[in-house]
Amino acid sequence: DAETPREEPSREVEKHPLEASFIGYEDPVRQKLKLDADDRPKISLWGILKSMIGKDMTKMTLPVSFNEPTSLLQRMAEDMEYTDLLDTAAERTDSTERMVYIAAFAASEYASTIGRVAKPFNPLLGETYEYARPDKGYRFFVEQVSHHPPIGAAWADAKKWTYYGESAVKSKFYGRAFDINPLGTWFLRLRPVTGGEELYSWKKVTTSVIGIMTGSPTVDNYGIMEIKNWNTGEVCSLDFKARGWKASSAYQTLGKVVDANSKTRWSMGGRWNDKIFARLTPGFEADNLEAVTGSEKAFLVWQAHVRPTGIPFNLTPFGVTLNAIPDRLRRCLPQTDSRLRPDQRAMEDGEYDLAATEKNRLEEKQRAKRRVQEAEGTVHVPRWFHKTICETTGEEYWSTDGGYWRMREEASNGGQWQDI
Ligand code: CLR
Repeated sequence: DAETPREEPSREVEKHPLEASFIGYEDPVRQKLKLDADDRPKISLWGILKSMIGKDMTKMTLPVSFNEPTSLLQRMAEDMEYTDLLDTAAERTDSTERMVYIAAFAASEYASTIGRVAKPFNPLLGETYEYARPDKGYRFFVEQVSHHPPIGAAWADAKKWTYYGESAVKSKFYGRAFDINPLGTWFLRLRPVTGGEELYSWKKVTTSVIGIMTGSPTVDNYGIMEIKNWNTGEVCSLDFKARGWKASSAYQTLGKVVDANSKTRWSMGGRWNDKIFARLTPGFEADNLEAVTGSEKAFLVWQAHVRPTGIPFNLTPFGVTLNAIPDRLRRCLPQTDSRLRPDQRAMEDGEYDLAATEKNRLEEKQRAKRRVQEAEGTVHVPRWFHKTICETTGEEYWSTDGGYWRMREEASNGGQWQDI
């Protein structure tokens, strides 16, 4: 309700202005990689994985040709591709309509998973990644805060919203499928035109690599996503259907927005790789996809960006921008930024052998550091994030006081990154 005390996150943008973070991002975004096509050796996934049934991702050592030239920190930044939905949500005066756009945002990130049966680089402990878009008015930042289990804490701010959460996943290879189950809660603080601030939260659905045994591995996403507006009590639930035998059932998602009195207000649905529609349905809900998308009363909420040809590793155009390192940006970055990883850079340039040796070298170095810490009895303390409890939901989350961007501003003005 309106009485909820304003918590730390909302003050962050005031504490450190967004504009100062855009230094280094003056160049237009990258549109191509050096390579036009990746000529990774085609090795059967099943051939490699069959001895690993029952294992989780952290216990699998795979040849580097199963990687893609992004880090898991950068994959988290891919959530930012469709933030215009959040900007639109903030402009809406009706809270159920805001929910429609926010739910579409939560679903939109899955579009980038199509065709990406590849392992992102595992972030090293303390690795960071920043990404800012002056043209879109946001900045994003993530730090690998834990190695066992691997956890990245992410934080994004724009004038109208703050989005944050963690990447912890539970993964398991079942033989038939390889499931990746996100554990963390994601939070959105929206500052709508009507004034005040609203808190939304949700959990991500399960990502699954299917078709491994049959030799046509494909990424699917399934499960029920429940997005809650903690100020109004409105909830949107979206059911991502597991891909069945029929091709027509692939990518389907169907759901509804329900108000605090359990009355349905909107039906929503579509395909998460393509388009999502919403239809005003006061008092009843559309129980099949055709009833939502086929109605002239439905409107298009979101549409996936086209994937041009000539981009290797099946990256999206947005994905291509992530590892770019123009000179003006390079001088602003701390040593810990993912863009400076030589193994990932080599992979991006198609130098797979170099990528493999560099990856081993970095991982060995990390193991050695861990052994020293264990011998000394010290533990790693995250540099930019600390764990707190959300007063509203009662859940734990990683909070930051904007210290990263403040120090970055000094560094971009000729100062130094300290203690990095
Ligand atoms: C999906 C969107 C979520 C964040 C997220 C976390 C883990 C990612 C997953 C996304 C996409 C699929 C993913 C997974 C880790 C490993 C898995 C990249 C980005 C790949 C497809 C596994 C490939 C495994 C083989 C090559 C063995 O918000």
